[in-house]
This record gives sequence, structure tokens and C-alpha cells, in this order.
Amino acid sequence: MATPTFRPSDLRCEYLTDPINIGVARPRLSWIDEASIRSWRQSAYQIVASKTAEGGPDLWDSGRVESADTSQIEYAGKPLGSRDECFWKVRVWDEKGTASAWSPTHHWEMGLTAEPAWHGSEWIGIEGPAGEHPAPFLRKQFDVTGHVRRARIYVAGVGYAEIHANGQPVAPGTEREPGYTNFDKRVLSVSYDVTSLIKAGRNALGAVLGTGWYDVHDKATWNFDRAHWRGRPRMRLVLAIELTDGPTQYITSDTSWKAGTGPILRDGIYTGETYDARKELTGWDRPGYNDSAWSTANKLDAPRGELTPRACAGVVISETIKAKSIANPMPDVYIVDFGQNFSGHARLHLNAPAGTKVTMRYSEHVGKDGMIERSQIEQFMATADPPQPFQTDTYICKGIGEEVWEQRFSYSGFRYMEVTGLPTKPSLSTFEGRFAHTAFETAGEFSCSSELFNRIQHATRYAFLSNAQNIPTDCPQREKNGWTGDAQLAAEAGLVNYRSAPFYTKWLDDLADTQSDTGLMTLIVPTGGWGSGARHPAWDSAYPILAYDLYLYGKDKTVLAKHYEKLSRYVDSLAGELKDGVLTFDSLGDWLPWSTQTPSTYTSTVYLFVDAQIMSKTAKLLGKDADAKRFGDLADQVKAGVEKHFYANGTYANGSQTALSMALYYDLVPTDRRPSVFAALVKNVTDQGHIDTGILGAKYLLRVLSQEGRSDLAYQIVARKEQPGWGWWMEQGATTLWEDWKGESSLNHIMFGDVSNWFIQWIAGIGLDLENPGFSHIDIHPQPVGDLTWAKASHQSPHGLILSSWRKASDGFHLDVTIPANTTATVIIPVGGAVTEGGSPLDKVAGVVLVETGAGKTILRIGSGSYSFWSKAG
Ligand code: RAM
Repeated sequence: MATPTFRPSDLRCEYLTDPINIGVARPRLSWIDEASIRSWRQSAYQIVASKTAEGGPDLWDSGRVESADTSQIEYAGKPLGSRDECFWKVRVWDEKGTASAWSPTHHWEMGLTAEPAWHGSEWIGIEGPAGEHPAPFLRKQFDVTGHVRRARIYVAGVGYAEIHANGQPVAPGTEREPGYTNFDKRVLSVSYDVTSLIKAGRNALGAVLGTGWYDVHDKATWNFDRAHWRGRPRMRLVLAIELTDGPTQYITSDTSWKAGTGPILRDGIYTGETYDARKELTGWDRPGYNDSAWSTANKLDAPRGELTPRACAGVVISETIKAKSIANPMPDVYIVDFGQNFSGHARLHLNAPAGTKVTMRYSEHVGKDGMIERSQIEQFMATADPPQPFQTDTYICKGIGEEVWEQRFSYSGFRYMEVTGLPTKPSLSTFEGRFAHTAFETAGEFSCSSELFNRIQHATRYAFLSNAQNIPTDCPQREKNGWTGDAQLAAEAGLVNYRSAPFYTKWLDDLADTQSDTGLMTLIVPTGGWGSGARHPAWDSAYPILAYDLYLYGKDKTVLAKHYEKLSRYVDSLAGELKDGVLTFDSLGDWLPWSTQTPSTYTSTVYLFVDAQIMSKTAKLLGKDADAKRFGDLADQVKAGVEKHFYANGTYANGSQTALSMALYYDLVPTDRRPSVFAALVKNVTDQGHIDTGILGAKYLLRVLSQEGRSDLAYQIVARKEQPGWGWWMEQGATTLWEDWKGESSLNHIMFGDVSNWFIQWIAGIGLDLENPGFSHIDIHPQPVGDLTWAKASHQSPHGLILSSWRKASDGFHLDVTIPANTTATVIIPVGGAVTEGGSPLDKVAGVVLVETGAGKTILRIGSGSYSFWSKAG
């Protein structure tokens, strides 16, 4: 038998592996402990950090810290400034006092965190009034005087800046860099490692600028064309070249750069891109290019926002999707079907004469006549005068043989694409779909014996990714807006399925930036002004709910501390609207219900209760006891208000599924009344035979049914193939989640997406224990309901991988569970019969404590490790 070993692995800084753009002074470090024995726990750790990979701990030696923590550990060494490197490693001790070997060394680098590090670089671009113009191309030639040891480009660009060095894009596979914020408040900068691209001798840098959200000339309902920040695109850049044999050389953006225009005739975030390949500037990003016809780059004003290193991934092309079929409903009109709804664009492969103009119009839907049908998604732009295109890319050929092209500064939401202007019949390989969204590592998987559930899971993941575009959005086609309600409803599904904490952490800053001095939030974030000035608690609560979700799923207290003041301001100001313990104004509520509309006064009041509770718990966590009491009292006051104004005749509000499940989920129902209220909910669902909620209720209904022991009913709701429900969408051919039960609007919305969270946390049974955030203690409670014969899920928690996999077989019920080091789990095996592992009764199994057996279930407590439980049939 091998000797038990343990070691720390997967070292991360601010959730990322070896990041080079850290902006905070005390970045948080994490690792996971891998241990080959059950019930392993860390008793202590030591972190050392140094300026060089080989050096001693000249930056930090934490010493031995008695703690089982492996995440959210703040760097507490010597202060780090812009561009500083930090190499670090960790070792851990077990409970017997034995030390592990040191982990491999990892590293992080600081981005530019202070103005002097920008080395006097200027914001440059092409001056003139904002609006539709050819995209600026910028270039700079320079000499490097020695051998390059490390080279980094730091760049801020609004709307977008695509950087090239010596003929190549420096971040291939990315697009729409650095990203979207309220540019009056905060502007993102990114770092690129260009060590292998910069050489001794003559070099060239290039940049192409896109309008993005900075210069929105597209006219649409949300008035981004009137945003205060609006201006011509611009960028600011520093290339720092460290030489092995000389002082660091800096190349900075300034008026020594040249500026020209080329093939991108126009680009618009909603409208798309027009590209004339005949105007390409071959070699423009290489040394030696003749730029004598170019003018001098103009120095432009800095955007008002504070420059901040972006601490999360940007947008990448994650997948290339093959065209599935091409129809030809009218002469010269081709309809390409990619078989999957997604966000991004198409890549063209063409061989056509110069001047051939190919137009691609992206759509989610094809009408009866076989032509694309976009009335469901273009209505907010249709009134533009003069008319403007809508998610349309146009390519004009240069006629040199095989041409390959894809746009870079916009994106669309689509499954189908109409192509016109082709001189010859296309083949399937003429087009590829390019799926573009914020990059995430996956954190969760789910599959089961139901093909339908697997399709819903697939659709949820594609909808989540399609709606992650620097910010969480509502839909990738019609609006592309950071609707706050949609985000709060989908965040838990997002956090269990993907490592999305850095993405939400960034968007919380966007929320903070958008808050008014009086504590008002806005409906969309960022906004150029639209959707501000009114209260919509179910949407506005995204701010406290998301901050607290990061704590619940990732033990992040830093984000709670950072936003505490503004969170309090929001909740206090909303509390100022209370009348006798309830909110009485109308606002957005249980949006897009099937048939029953729950009063928004009720849902808003419940959200204020949720907010007050979050603030009370947060205050307690942060040691602010007086505030904890104050917010606790507020929660009590609202609870009493709900009781007085919304409870009557055994029911809450109008007795809708939403009203009842919210009351039960948030514990607004006195204990002795819970059974009757739950019975009323069950009756409602059984009588109707389907879900009857909008987006709010859909997050709570399945959870409450499962919590109260009726996963069988929740299963029926989700497995139903008739309208309304997720199953009906799938029957209609959905490949992403839809905006409404009727299928009359966008076909790629994420706001009904909590169903995936229910699959993972309930069907497969990896339950988050709200009292033990970060899955420190896990509730494993698989739900073998309905026709399901097996289900499995995994989740990468802060402690490591959690796995739950069950199957019903002729010989009984099998449950495989893995829980990571430093955690414990309560396992509920939901069948009768004695449970064994590897042939041994449970009282003989290492790592297991039998808590209860009988009455159709066995309850265990387990320590870390992998287990295979079996409950024999009969
Ligand atoms: C729609 C959006 C979003 C929703 C709002 C209320 O326009 O798409 O999903 O939050 O309305």
C-alpha cells in the first residue's frame, strides 16, 4: 500500500492561475489540498514569496499559520507596485504535525496601479466628432537595443483596442478588449505578455480601435448614443521591455505614433461591422511599412474614469461551430443554420472577385417562408431614422483567391444567418460560427438519464455563456444590456457551472459605479442614463444578493467589506420607502409570468427583507454589531409587515406559486404554519399541472419543492413537455433558454436559468449548506425521482472537486461521492435497506459516521475522500 501523501496544488491569485494584471494591494491567494487519505484536514500553512523565481522569501514569509484555510488568504508581504513580480509557494501541515513538500512555485504580476507607471503615455486616436467613421489604425516603429528578458504591453482602450506587434495580434483568440465599464467612473487596462514577440533591433506596434460601448452611434431605445462619456475611440499604451543587459526601455502612446484608416469602414455594437478588404493595409503592423501617407496620431482627452487593471478574463472565441445546413429559399439568398443559438459572429472562407459584397444578417429564427425573421429582436432599433442595419456584417472581397474574414468589434446573437451577394453557391465550409463570450473555466457538470434534462442543462450553459460579455447581459442580440434582475436570478447557476467569481466581482464594481448618491440603483448596468431614477427592488437587489453569493459560494468577505458602505446606502434608502413595514409602489416584479401575476408590492417587499437579512449577516461577519442589530430589526419589521399586509386566509399575497415559494424559501412563514402553506403550494402546482411563475418564482419554486421533500413534483414540472415549461422550449427545438414561456421574444435569455442549479444541487445532490459557505460542509442529498435511473454532477468548490453520482440498478442503489480535503459532508441516501461500502457495513468504514438509518433513508457524516455506497435491493 502506498504511503498516504498530501500536497497543496492549483495555486491561484485572485482566482486566476499566474495572472499578470493584478490591481489590488493585497491579492488573495488560494490552493487546494490533495490528500490520499480520508478525512484529511490541514492544520497549518506557510506561504513564502519572493521577487525572483529562485530567491529566498524576500517579499513575505507568513511563518506557520495555524489554520485550515486554503482560500481568500490575503498577501501580507512587502508592498508591491506597478509591474512588480511575486513568486510564491506554499506548504501545509496535517493534523499530526507532518509537513507537506513545498508546492511548485507560482507567480503573479501587478498591472499598472499608479499614474507614474504609465510613463507619460498619452491617450491617442483620430480626433473629430463622435460617430460612424472608419476604424483608426495606429502604428509605431522603434528599436530595441538589447536582448529581451521580459516584455509587457499595458493598454487601456475605449471602446476597444486590438494590439498587434510585429505583424501579429498580441492576444489572438480574444476580442473586444479590454472591456466595458461606466467609462466616466472606471476604465479597464489589460496586460499582455509579448516577450516572444519583441526582438532586438527594429520592431513595430500597431493598434486598431473599435467604437464599442464608448462611441455608440447606433440608435436604440437605451440611448447609449447620448451617454455622457461618448467620444471617438482612443487608447493609452505602455510597452515595457526589460533587457538582460541594460535599463528597461519604454515605448508609450503619444503623438509620435502614426494614424490611418483601413478596411474597417464602420463598426457598431448593435449594427455590426463593414469591412472592405480592398482597403487592407498589408504589413501595417510590421517594421518597414511605408506609412508616409498616414497622419500623426492625435492626442485626445483621457476618459474621466479611473484606470483600473482588469482582474478577470476578457472575451474569447471559445468554440468554432460548423454550419449544419444551408437553404436557398430565394435566388441568391442563402440561410445558414449553425444548429445552435449562440453569441458571436461568423467566419467567412471565400474565393470571389474583387468588389464582391457579401452581407450576413444574423437571426435566431426562420419564418415559414424560410427567410430569417427578426421582429422579436429588432423592435428596439427598428425606428431609427435613417434606417440602420441590425446585427449585420458586410464583407467586400479583395479578389486574391481564398479570403478568410471575421469581424472583431461587435457581436450578434443567432443560430441562423442570411447571406446575400455570393457570386457562387456556398458550401458548408464557407461559414463557421465563432462563439464569443467572457472566458471561464468550467466549474460544474451535470448529466443524467433524461435526455430532456441534459438538453435543458446544455441550453442553460449556452445561454449563460452567450450572456457573459464583460458584463452579465439579458440577451446577446436585441439588448446586450446588463439587466440587474436577470443577473441576480442566474448568478447561482453561473457560479456552480463556471468559475465566474472574478466576472461577478468586476460587475459589482460596475454596480457600485452606477449607484446614485442617494442609494438608487439602475435597471441596467452600465448605463448611459437609461433605467435610472426609479426603484425596482427585485432588480436592484442584485447588488446585495450578488455580493453575498460570492460569500456563499466562495467565502469572499473582501467583496462584502469593499461594498459595505454602498450596500448599506442602498438598503437604508429603500427602507426609507417603507409604509407600515411594506413597500407600496409599483415596480418590476415577477416578470413574464405564465398566467398569474404576483403583485410587485409583495415581491419588492420580500426582496427588501432579503436585502436586510443579507446586510445583518454581512455586518455581523465584518464585526459591525450595531449595524447587524439595526438591519436585523429592519428584517423583523418587514417580516411583520408581510404578515400584516400580505398574509390572509392561509395564503400570501394572491396565493401564486411565486408568492408561496418566496415566503417559504425566505422563511417568512411561522414554523407551525409551514405545512399548510406548503400544502397550498403543492395544491396549486398539482391543480395546474405546471409551473405558473415569471422569472422570480422560477428561481424559488423548484428549490422549495425539493427542500420540503417533493422533488418528485419539481421533476414533473421540469420533465413536462407541454407548455409552459423548459421542456416545451426544448420540444420547440430550443438550444438556449428563452425569454418567456410563450416563445414570443428573445430565444437566448438566462433569467430562467436557475433550473441548472437545481439539477446540480438537488437532482445530483451537491447541496450548498448556507451556514457553511464555500462548501466547507456539503449536503449530499441525491433525488432519484421520476423516471430518472442515474444522475451525476461535479463542482469545483474553493476546497476542490465535489462529485455526486447515483444510479438505480437491479442490485440496488449506488451512490459515489467525492468531497475534498478540509470539508465534511452530510450524506442522505434516499432509499431503505442497509448501506455498505466495498462490502463493509458502514460502522466499519473509515471516514464514515452513521447518523441515522431506517424509514427509507440513511444519513451519514463523512470526511474528505471518495466513497462508493451501495444499498442492496430488496
Ligand atoms: C427586458 C430584458 C430583461 C428584463 C427586462 C425587465 O427588456 O430583456 O430580460 O430584465 O425586460
